[in-house]
Amino acid sequence: MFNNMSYLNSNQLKQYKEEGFVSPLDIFSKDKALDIRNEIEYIEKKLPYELEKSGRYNAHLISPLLDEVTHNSKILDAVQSLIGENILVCGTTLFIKNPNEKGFVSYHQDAKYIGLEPHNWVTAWVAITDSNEENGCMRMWSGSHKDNLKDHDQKFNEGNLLTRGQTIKNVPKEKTTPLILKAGQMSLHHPTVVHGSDLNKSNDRRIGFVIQSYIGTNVKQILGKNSVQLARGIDEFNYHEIIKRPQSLLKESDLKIKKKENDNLQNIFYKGSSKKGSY
Ligand SMILES: O=C(O)CCC(=O)C(=O)O
Repeated sequence: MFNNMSYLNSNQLKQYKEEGFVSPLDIFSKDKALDIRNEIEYIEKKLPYELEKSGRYNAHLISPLLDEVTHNSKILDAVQSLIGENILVCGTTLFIKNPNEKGFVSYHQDAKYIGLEPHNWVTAWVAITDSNEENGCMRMWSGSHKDNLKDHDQKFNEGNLLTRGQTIKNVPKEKTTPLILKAGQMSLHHPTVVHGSDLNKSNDRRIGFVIQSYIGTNVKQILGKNSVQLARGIDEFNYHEIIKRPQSLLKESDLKIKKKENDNLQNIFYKGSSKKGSY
């Protein structure tokens, strides 16, 4: 059903270059996506606060199935086409929108806040459930990655899933492209493309597992400290500490590693901000 070779073809490379994203890309089956959803929901049941607020970062450090996605060779082939053969995983985020909740993501550019320089990195948004216009899929402002970084307001408005409610004003929503994905597909987006997402108006959850981001080994974290995992190739720069992969689900020592890593992240995300939010 799926190809073995997953390097991006010339049309896909052209789409990324011109539009700042490439989508959809087939990664794993619907059944696999359901297994992953079940593992996420098992964690939520067993440890109700573990994936909430800043806990939604780096769940791949405590969940073998999310770890497997993070190191999936199809994803890495596509990522290699964009950033080269030496690839680090810098972190992951679960973007979950429950039905009847106010979750949305204001229009922003990742590069404005993530602190990763140079921009030899790419973000993979992996659909664990279907993601569509009804349940609030991501929307991309095509071509916006070609401009400079834009001014962002900080709006701590209710329901905004971003750390500080980073918001670019006057985004022409009618010109944005919805990234419609089936469970098991993914999109890749550029560090400077403007994107956001609307409310979930469906009766089911929308779950995106986001590798945020895959970085080239030449990329530094300029706002703080980020541990990484080697996903492919060799790290000839050694700018970051290496973090280990989980061997089993919810191991006590892995939970501690995740907590420590997420505390570091809070410092990066709140640099220059007086207020702590939910991101
Ligand atoms: O999941 C969403 O709706 C937004 C995710 C996002 O902003 C990102 O992956 O950079």
